Amino acid sequence: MARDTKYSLIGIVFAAVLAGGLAAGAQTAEQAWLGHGHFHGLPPVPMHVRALGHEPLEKTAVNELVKGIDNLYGSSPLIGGNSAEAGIVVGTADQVRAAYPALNLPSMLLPEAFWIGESDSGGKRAVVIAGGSERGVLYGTFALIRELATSGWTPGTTINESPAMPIRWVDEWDNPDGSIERGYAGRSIFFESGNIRQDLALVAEYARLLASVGINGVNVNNVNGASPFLTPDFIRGLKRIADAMRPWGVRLALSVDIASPQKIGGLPTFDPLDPAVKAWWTAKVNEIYAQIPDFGGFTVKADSEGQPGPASYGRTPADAANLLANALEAQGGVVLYRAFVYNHHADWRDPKADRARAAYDIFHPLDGKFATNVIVQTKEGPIDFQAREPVSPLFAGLRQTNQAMELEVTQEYTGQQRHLVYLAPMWKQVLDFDLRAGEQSTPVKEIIAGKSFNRPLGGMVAVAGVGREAWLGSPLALANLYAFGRLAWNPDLSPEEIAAEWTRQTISNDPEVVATVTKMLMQSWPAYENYTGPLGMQTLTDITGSHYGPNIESSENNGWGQWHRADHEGVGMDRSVSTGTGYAGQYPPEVAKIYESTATTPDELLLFFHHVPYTYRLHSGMTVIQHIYDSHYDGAAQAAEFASEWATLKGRIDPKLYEDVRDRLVYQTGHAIVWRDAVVQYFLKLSGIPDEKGRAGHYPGRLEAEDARLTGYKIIDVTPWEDASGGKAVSCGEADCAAEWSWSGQPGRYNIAIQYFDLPGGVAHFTLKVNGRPVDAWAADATLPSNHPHGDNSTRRIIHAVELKQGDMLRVEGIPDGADPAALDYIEVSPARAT
Ligand code: GCW
Repeated sequence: MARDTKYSLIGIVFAAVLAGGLAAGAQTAEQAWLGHGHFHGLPPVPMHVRALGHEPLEKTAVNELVKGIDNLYGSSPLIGGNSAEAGIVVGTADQVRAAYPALNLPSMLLPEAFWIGESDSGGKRAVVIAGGSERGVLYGTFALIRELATSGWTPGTTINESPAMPIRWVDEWDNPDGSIERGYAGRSIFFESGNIRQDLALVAEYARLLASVGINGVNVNNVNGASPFLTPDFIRGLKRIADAMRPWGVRLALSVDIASPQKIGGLPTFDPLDPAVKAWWTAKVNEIYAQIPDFGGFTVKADSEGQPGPASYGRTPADAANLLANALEAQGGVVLYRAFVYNHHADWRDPKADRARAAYDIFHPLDGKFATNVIVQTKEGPIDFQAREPVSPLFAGLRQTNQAMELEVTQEYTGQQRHLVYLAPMWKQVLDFDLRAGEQSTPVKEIIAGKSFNRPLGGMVAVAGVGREAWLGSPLALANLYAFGRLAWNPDLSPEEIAAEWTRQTISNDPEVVATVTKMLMQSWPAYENYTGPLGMQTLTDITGSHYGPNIESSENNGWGQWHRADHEGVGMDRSVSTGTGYAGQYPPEVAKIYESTATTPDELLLFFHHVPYTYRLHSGMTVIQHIYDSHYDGAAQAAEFASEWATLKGRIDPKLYEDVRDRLVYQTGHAIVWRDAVVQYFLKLSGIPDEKGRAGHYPGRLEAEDARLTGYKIIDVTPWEDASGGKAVSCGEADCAAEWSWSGQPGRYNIAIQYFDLPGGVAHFTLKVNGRPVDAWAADATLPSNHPHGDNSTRRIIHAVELKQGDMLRVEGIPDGADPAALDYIEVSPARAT
């Protein structure tokens, strides 16, 4: 990839401010980042588009250019024209060479590559987009639109790009009934009630969005329960999805169940070495290609979390992968075989058992045994998309095998789109991590690009989880989808750059807005890590339930293997070679050496690799326990900052967007406190070591519901106990209930926080009264997980600047509804900051 400014021809340097906004109404690609608002400025070149070719992807490119220019400048360009009028020329490199022989194009452009530069043929200036193929033309067109929307076109610029890796796919975990596993944005855009949806307009919009950042494949269905997708009826329906995406060059791929020959094919076996099974897959693949000639291939989850696999027949993942690969090869399809294979019934009493080891233990011995069109797809870390994990050692363990890295755009373990967590900084750390395979520089980004070990295929795959609610449910979460595409195209981009680009295109080009949103995005992952599970403890969330709120012991004493092994003395999992599970030894020697010892393991991963006492001193000089306290207080304070930072954008951005995100950030501020208090009170109790700053276990102004005068409310134990203040709450089994406290502080203005549980299955109502006078009333109408009071649904309502004097009566009234018992944890009264 090269970008240089060689010569200056075209007049106007473009720098403009746009007061943009998200498109209202229907769900479109414009809503995510292709809207661009209006620059209201002068276009940099005459708005005549000269199309040199008429292949489908070239036509799409021209349409996108027209839409993009219209969005940017408020008027459509003229199409057609000749070299004398052209402002923007669009064509393949061959077409451009023929039409502009004097132009100095690169001698070779790969099919997905493009060149954008300038021509002054016959004294007429033009910006020229030349693609290595029609696909390159499309990517080049989107790149020019992005350039115009973010910085404007600088005369003299040439852009010459080609993607770093060939596989740039998203995986959707959509089920035939329209539900989405780990999706947080409503129902499927593809399926409903066991069928393909009639209206596939959203699918086309999605393909536009994906192509605009260079994503070239969508695996449309869940890796779990995939067999229904291979029935003849379904395949005919899938053709319609492939047709809807094809104009943007996005290929359809499918997750398959390796037991399909038995489950839907009527064979007595699915043994990968059985000739009848082979014949079945070949016929099935041919049936698919008859409908979908550019079909991308299969993704496979096998022998994992209850999915059937080759192990049932004593066969290996290579046997299963090659079975499918051989069937696909003649048609140009590939197999993405997931390395997410592990035993979820592991023995937690065995100090040597370690789920982190599984992928390497199973796949490393198979290196070199996979067919050339197989790509082993490995999650970025060895466990499962936690807030922080080390890089999977398998990337260095497969040198004769194509590899792809899998990551999650859908925020399964990182706040489920209710929390602002921009993941690009985390992915970037993984991409840049140098595994030092063979004592050479082998950063993950070069391994998966096929460069380090000279592999023909490789790439990046994101589990996206888009749905019918504004793609990802939450506006700022779309920065993650955007960043994924940009990094898969060019892993050398910086997360800040990407955040700023996305903000400029989506929210506003106002420099202060760009700076504020970029800063918020960049702070969000560290903040989340701080208030959930720092030091490599993993997320500390409810791993046997929602994967959302805190539940620290849910990781322990079960076979799932996400253990952090906290006890009274210390915390962390010993994965060293000398005294632990040996996992650290799966890395190449230089890296293994770093992780082997507590002295060299970086603080942020200490507890992933070592079990240490709470009094152990980190490199930072702080003890582990004090770090746990401090990071949680810091993280919650950082989360509160987001709401204040966002408040500075009022009046500068689209008001609807402003309010939507503001409400989300207020919620996040409250939920970060739930997290903080749960983890802090848990470790305070377990370790018995006080917080040297005196915060843990002391909550000034907090009045517990269980200590109130209760009418109707009954005291309950909350499970897990750390999810409620003091482990207890009150729940209403009557038509209405009340909790009352008399207040004994100094007179003044106070903020009153009410911590309540907003359960699904009903909309409870609450009222706060002071001396019988209603101060605030609200409905508990959010959609949150868990059907009992839990950290998943513990929610904070803040009423600002209430006048109080000694002896005032504070009363919360709760009216349950359906399955929501208006449960209450506490209220907290704190001085209102003078504003
Ligand atoms: O993270 C876990 C998820 C499962 C998922 C699995 C996987 C599709 O909790 O929902 O199943 O990973 O990646 O296969």
